[in-house]
Amino acid sequence: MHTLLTRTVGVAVLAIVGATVGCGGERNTAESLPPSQRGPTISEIQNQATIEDVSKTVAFTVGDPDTPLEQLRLSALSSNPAVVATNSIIFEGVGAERKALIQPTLYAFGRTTITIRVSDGLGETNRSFQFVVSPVTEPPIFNSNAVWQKVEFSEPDGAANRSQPTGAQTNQTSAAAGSGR
Ligand SMILES: [Ca+2]
Repeated sequence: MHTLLTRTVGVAVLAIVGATVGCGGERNTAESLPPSQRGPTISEIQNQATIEDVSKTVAFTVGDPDTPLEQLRLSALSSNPAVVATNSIIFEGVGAERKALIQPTLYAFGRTTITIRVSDGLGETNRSFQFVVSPVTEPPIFNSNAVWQKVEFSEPDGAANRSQPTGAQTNQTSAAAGSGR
């Protein structure tokens, strides 16, 4: 009887010690995680424009009332991958000051809606803006024949309709014949 009581007490003590260790371990794990109960913020971003094949850097700020800013995660989405692919949006910067480097698709132009998301692991906030890529007009320098033909046919016709049609046409015809021979 006496021996049995001693054994029972011993087991009970061991059980209490074990429970305390387990409880303390759980508490430490919980304390290492930030509360993150309030969501992150992101500043407004104006609509952006660039020209074909020219990248654009867009600056913005992020914040969070209860999460270290280094723990915020940024991601992006482009509604029109033909103009800007989602993986062509690269983030730079640390802390509150962030930048998105946006590279349009090669030779592409048009419009897309870009959404930037900031997450603290539990909640997220996003901001959308329009991104317009204008086409580049190729300079006609390399096709010199086409440029000279366009000038000869268009300018004399316009001048002839406004004044002295016969004289203008005669001058132009003789000039063209002279240069041709
Ligand atoms: Ca938070």
